[in-house]
Amino acid sequence: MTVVVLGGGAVGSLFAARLVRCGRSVELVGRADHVAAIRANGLTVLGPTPETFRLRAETELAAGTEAEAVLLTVKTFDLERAATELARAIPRPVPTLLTQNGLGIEPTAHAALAAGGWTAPAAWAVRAVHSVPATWVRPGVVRAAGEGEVLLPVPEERPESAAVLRFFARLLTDAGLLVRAVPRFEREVWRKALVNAAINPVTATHGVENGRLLEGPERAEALALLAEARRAAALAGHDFSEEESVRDFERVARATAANRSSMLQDLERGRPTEIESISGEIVRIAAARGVDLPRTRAIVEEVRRRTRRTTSAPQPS
Ligand code: KPL
Repeated sequence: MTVVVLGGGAVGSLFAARLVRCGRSVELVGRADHVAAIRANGLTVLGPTPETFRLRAETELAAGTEAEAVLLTVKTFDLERAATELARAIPRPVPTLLTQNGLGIEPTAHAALAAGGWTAPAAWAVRAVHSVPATWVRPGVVRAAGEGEVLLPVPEERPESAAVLRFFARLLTDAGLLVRAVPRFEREVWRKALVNAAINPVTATHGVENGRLLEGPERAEALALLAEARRAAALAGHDFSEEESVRDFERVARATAANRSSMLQDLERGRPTEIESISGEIVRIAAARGVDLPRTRAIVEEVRRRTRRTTSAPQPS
């Protein structure tokens, strides 16, 4: 049976290609220009050895689609709509993996899946935290921009979704991805949110690659955002020492040095960004506990301003 990848951006396309390479039947659901290019020329993944894959590509998930599993790889701002569409098209729940950045992903997806008709969505839709760097090149073409890993909760800590977690660990490992089951998964969600809060808005507003934050002039700004995000994490019950958070930030910036962050890519393509689910959530979580995070608040405003500017500009078709 088929694995549906719902969300044909850079990450979804790369995951789809990896699954095809290991012999899986895959259906990728994405934007019309990407789908047309894949139908005409296949899906090309650039990297040390460029490869082109043939797979089914659709602009919509057809009602009654028979799927073994779903990778829900849309961006956070599309999550609610896509999860509702998924539940309507595939009414009997199937193992579903959520790959979004940011905070509050699982509750949003579970509520939307329930609204679409799924029962017990928390048992079927599980979150991964990944650091697989992928870059959008053009319709039909993405770039694998380095190595990364996919973290999943330890099945024993999530008894209701243990079978689904084991299924995805197997599926993604077979696809050649580095998969690791981690205890205290919520803490890993925060760890990634801290890294994203430091890297994404700074690279997006300065138009620089992730590696620039290791020693470029933008580093101080990223570290200030990291410190504020750490404060929000502590308020939410997840303590990270300064040393640990800076180490995480540097590790990711180094491993993805040549990558343009997803937020930068979104701004460049005139698309909405994930600022709300990353820095926006961090500001809201702190504010709900009476703490103001001025640097983060300011950069959220700045990214919103730039998004309004670019998304109101004429879009390439
Ligand atoms: O998650 C990422 C993103 O761009 O959204 C990182 C890890 C920062 C890689 O660019």
